[in-house]
Amino acid sequence: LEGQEITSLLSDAAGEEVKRIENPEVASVNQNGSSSDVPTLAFPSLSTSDFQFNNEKASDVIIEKVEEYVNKLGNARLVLVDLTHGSKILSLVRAKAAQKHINPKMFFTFVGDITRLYTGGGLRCNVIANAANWRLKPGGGGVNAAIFSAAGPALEVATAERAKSLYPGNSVIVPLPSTSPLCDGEGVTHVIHVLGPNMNPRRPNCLHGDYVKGCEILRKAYTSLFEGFLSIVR
Ligand code: AR6
Repeated sequence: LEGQEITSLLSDAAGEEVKRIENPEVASVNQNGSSSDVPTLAFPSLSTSDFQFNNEKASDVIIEKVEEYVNKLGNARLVLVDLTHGSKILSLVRAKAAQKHINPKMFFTFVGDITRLYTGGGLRCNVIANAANWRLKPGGGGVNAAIFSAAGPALEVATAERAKSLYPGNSVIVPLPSTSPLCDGEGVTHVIHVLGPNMNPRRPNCLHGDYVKGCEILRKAYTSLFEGFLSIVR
C-alpha cells in the first residue's frame, strides 16, 4: 500500500490518528497540552501558484525570512501551509529548514486547508495569512477565494475598513469580526492580507521573469507579514 492509501484506510477508522500521521508536528506540539495558547501564524506560500513564482527561489526567501523572525517571536510559531502532500514548496522548505536547523517547534510545515486547520487538522492558529490580490477582493481562486468564502461577508467589510488596495510587497492586518465562522469555529482572530510579486502575464503588475525585483518584493512581503504578526502577539 502507498502512504496515501494507508492514510485513507486509517481515516475511516481513526480520524484523529490520521491527522497525526499526516502532520507529525501536531502530535508533538500538542503533547505539552498548551498548544492552544501558543500564538500561531499560518501562512501560504506567497506567489508560487497563480502568480507563478519559481518554487526554488521562493523557498530560499521563505527560509531566509523565517530564520530572521523565529528568534524575535518569543513563544509564537510560524507554520507554512499547503493543500497536499505533493506540495513542492512544502518539501523544499521542509528540507531547507532541517538543513539550517531551524527549531521545529517554532517553525514547521503543515498539510491542510488554511480555512480548516483546527476543525480539519487539530492545529490552532489565531492568525492566518492570505495571498491576496491588489484590490483586496474575494474570488480569483486559490487561497484568497477560500479565505473570503470561509470567513463570510464580514471579512470583506472589515477589510474595506482598513484598506482599499495593496501594492506588491505590502500587507494589511484585519481583525476578524466575532460573527465570522472562521473566528467562531477555527479560533482565527486576525487575517493578514499580503500581496506577493506576480510573474503571471495574465495578472496585473507582472514582473516578466525579473527575479531580482521579484525576490526583493517577496522578501518585503514576508517581512511585512511577520512584522504584522509580531505586532498582534506583542
Ligand atoms: N489552504 C492552504 N493553502 C492553499 C489553499 C488553501 N485553501 N488554496 C491554495 N493554497 P495562490 P498566489 C496554496 O494561487 O500564487 C488569487 O486568485 C497554493 O497551493 O492562492 O500568491 C488571488 O486573488 C499555493 O501554495 O496565491 C491573487 O490574484 C499558495 O496557497 C492570486 O491568486 C498560494 O497560491 C495570488 O496568487
